[in-house]
Amino acid sequence: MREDNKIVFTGPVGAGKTSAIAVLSDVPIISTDAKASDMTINRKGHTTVAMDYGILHLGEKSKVHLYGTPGQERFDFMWDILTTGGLGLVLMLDNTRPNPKKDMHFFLHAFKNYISDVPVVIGISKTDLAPRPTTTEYAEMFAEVSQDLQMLNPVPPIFEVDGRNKEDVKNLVMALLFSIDPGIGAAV
Ligand SMILES: Nc1nc2c(ncn2[C@@H]2O[C@H](COP(=O)(O)OP(=O)(O)OP(=O)(O)O)[C@@H](O)[C@H]2O)c(=O)[nH]1
Ligand SMILES: [Mg+2]
Repeated sequence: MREDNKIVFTGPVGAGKTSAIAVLSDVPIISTDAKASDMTINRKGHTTVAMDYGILHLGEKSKVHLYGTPGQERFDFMWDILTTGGLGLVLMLDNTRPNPKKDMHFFLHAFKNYISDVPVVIGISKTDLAPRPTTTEYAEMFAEVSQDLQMLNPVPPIFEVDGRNKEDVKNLVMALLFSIDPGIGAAV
């Protein structure tokens, strides 16, 4: 494992990206959450407008820099900026959203170039509120969506995660780090 490793969290509004980075980071996160004046219909108080940033320490020497994108499409100019130099993607999808398959399609399309070079893992949040689709159903969706998008990616690891739960988020991120570098076990 290198000393400095960067990974990126993305996914729709409310999927739990900021929560996940906050719960996993060993330092207080740098966040750009603003009051979501136009989103009161969703009863969501804050939304990320530029980025989240936190750090996960692995062993003595290695660090994982955790970057989160905004979920809202109007801030998509940040997405290319944030993926530069990244080694992997965490896609968080929210089971309470009206059409998670559409969300998956949207984000795989948006990050298609990035994930043609780096591994991806998928975290499904809010399964406490909405149990379906299941991870098996997401794997089937991924196969269809990636075929639609003519992507060559194999079906990635897909976990249920509560964005507020450190163990859940850590398992997801470790799965990504193992895909990036199977030797990472030595650093933990
Ligand atoms: N019930 C439940 N709530 C969750 C879960 N994960 C995150 N949350 C809550 O969902 C809300 C939104 O989470 P955020 O972390 O702000 O979502 P985000 O992906 O950063 O959203 P944007 O910045 O707007 O794109 C917060 O109130 C979290 O506490 C989960 O698995 N279950
Ligand atoms: Mg956020």
